[in-house]
Amino acid sequence: MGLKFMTAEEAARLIKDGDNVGFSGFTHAGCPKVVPGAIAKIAEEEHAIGNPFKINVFTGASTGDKLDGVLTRANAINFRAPYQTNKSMRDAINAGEIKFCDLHLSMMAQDIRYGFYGNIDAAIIEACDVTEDGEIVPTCGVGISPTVARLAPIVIVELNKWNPKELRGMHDIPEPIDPPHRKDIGIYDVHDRIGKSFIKVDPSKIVVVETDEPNEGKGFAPVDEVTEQIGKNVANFFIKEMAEGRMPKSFLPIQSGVGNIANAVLAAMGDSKEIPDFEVYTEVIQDAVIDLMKSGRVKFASGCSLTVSNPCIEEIYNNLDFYKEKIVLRPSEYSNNPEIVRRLGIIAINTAIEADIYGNINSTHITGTKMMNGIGGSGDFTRGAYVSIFVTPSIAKDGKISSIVPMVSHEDHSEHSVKIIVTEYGVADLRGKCPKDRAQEIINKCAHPEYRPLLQQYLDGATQGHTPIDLYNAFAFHEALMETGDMRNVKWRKHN
Ligand code: 0RQ
Repeated sequence: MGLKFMTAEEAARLIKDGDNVGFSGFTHAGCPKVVPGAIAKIAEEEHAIGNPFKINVFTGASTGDKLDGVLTRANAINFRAPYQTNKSMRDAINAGEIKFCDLHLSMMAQDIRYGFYGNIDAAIIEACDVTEDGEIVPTCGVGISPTVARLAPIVIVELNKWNPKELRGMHDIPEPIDPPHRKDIGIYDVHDRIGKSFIKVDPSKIVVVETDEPNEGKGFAPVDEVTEQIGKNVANFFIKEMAEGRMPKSFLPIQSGVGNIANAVLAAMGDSKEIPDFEVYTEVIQDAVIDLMKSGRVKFASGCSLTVSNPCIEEIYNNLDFYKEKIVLRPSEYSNNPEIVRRLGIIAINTAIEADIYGNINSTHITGTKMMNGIGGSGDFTRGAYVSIFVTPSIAKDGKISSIVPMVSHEDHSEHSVKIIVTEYGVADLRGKCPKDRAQEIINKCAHPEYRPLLQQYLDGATQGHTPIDLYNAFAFHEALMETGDMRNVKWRKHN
């Protein structure tokens, strides 16, 4: 018996109002691109005749606009987890129109298996190959696909021929047994493989939709002076660590976050002659990793997705023999697994929205309330890292905002997990320091010179306990921003 083939519209009709739908992919990489649009159309038709139609969307991370954007604009999403980066969706979340659960990415698949979100009604998976006995080969992002494909009674496979079938072999796809029977994860080296190269499901539940859709991979902003300096500061920190014996000379695997700054940090590491060729154990493999692979600086990369620009994915697809030996793509609960992070001694580099003078980090919320993207994998890596680094430009919005504040307006990573903070001005080393010394280090090394005296005033005026906090003025920077549009207009409250 052969596989069932359908049009995107026919497949979309299998999805009902209120369904829990698990989607493949991680960032734009590996996401379905046609069936979500067909579901959005059905939602609009249903809404036009007064019927409800909203689904709950579970993914590995963020997705492309053809998934999150299209479904949001059709008002077709009730609930979303665990991460997003789409402007339409961000606006809808902050307007209270979509219920968003911001989650450590490594936990999404297991939380679904544990039953925390109810049953998965359907999985929609982009693949480069699917066989009659139920082998599904993902494209360039894995995310939570193995779990949702196994649990769902319906698996809609978008067989996208834009991606070569020869990708088979790049993936490593295990799925853990749940507690109390879980065993240790047998990844002792960045390139170890412990699973199959495909997802296997009962073929009778597969529906195939054939597509030929390019990726939604945008390029990165060119490295500017500030991001270049942040990159150099990180590279110089590593050189010093190796020279002083705190980091092995053979180096350690690197995790680097998403976005332009992360891309610039990797480029600076590649440029440094004193940093040896290195390996990457991360969630998103960005353009800089591929560039460094070409030049021989990155020896191997384990990730969950190839989150690269379209010219970069074409370079990979045109030279698959070269890259298949150097890249492995895993499900997010393995690419981001805290057990592996601690074991391999991964160096975690992530970006902060704001950091406070004690070392607490806000990665997610603008002025404490507005969701930006989500915590993503930053927490998966930060907590167990050999050394956890947060990078940020010292100011945002032309200096109206200081990224270093007296107290973060939302906390994602605590002072207990954050070891190093880097801005374009320098490197604050928080290891082995008490809160007061950490505060002085961050003000002196990382804050923008315009904000240093203001932060110093705050610290000097704070009640002296173990952690000197002035509860009257802890949010004075944010108050100035809200009232005048500029944190430099801070007005201190008098203590009575
Ligand atoms: O605004 O877009 O209007 O220019 O925030 O900031 O400096 O360009 O940095 O793109 O790397 O994003 C933390 C959001 C940084 C991201 C965050 C404004 C700033 C700019 C973007 P514009 P930058 P990035 C692996 C790890 C959490 C998830 C994570 C992120 C915009 O890195 O989502 O780490 N991290 N995942 O102007 C107001 C401030 C601001 C501010 C910056 N204090 N107040 N606006 N901005 N600081 C990846 C995955 O999980 C898949």
